[in-house]
Amino acid sequence: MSDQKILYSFRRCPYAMRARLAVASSQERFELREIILHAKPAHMLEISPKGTVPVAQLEDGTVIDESLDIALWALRQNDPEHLLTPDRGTETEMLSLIERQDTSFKPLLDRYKYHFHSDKEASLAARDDARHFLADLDAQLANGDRLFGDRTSLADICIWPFIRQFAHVDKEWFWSLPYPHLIEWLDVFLNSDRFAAIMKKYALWVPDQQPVFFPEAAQNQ
Ligand SMILES: N[C@@H](CCC(=O)N[C@@H](CS)C(=O)NCC(=O)O)C(=O)O
Repeated sequence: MSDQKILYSFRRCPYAMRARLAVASSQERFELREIILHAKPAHMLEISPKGTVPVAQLEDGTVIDESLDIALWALRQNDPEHLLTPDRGTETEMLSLIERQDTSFKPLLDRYKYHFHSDKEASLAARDDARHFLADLDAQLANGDRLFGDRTSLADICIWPFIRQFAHVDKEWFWSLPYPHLIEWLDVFLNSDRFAAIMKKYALWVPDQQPVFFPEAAQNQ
């Protein structure tokens, strides 16, 4: 139990970015605890023994340790940008695209990224397979500025961090792909205040320190 909601996060983790993007949009205020993966705090492992970030703990002690569940929880409290109700399509359609990213694209991204310098063949084979998802996103983005219409939605904030990570493995290759809509969509994100606001650097959390709040200018406590 705590008088404050807690969010364990790791700045560069795309899942944690997803959670921070949703929390920032919802303006639900959390105590942010920045961690590194090779030194996970005992309290985080106590409340979520599987040891992945992000992990949220609510005031009543409820633990939410899946990034999408944290995003949905925050936006169901407060959704001022209407991320759950896109211009086009439904929440179910957004969740199905996010599931495709999490279950099909993410493993290919991992293989591409982790083998890039050690096993080029495996890396490039994964990159090739991943192109189907990129091509489908590009086609979807030909219909609007964002994945589900012209307004940012849950799908954009949940998928952007992973496409960013994919793009960064070999930037020259990515930015020369014949997917203009996808590239524009990623560029918009990377240059957005939304992205800047979740990428601020925080010192690593240590027990008993003064709490750091996120988002900093949150209205709801
Ligand atoms: N399905 C989880 C996946 C989270 C995840 O895998 N996070 C990575 C960091 S990006 C992690 O914590 N890995 C544990 C480790 O490397 O020790 C979610 O959506 O929250």
